Amino acid sequence: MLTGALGLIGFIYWFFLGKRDEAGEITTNVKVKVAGGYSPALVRIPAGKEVTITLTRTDPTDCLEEFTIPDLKIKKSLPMGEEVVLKLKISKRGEYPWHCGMNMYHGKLIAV
Ligand SMILES: [Cu+2]
Repeated sequence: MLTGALGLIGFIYWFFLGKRDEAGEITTNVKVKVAGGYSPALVRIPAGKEVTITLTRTDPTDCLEEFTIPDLKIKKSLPMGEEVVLKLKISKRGEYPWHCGMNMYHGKLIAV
């Protein structure tokens, strides 16, 4: 009974802190690895500041070559093994999802 309660508390703790960790710190310079998805897939950035995002694709999957953030009208081609630098400034707070060419792998920019 007590074990169960502790387990639940542990789960809640993990769930909320885990979610926060997943989003990471607010950064103006982030490197995203593109391989079987995006790592990190959640990037928190400050609104109104210039931000540098460096994408490196090491996965031969064709559709990962295309990187797009529709709400920002950004579309980039990611050649294998090359760093592609994206500089952007988002003035409006909010969430800006990105995805691959076929919309199967996803990530998100969160401007705070
Ligand atoms: Cu895809």
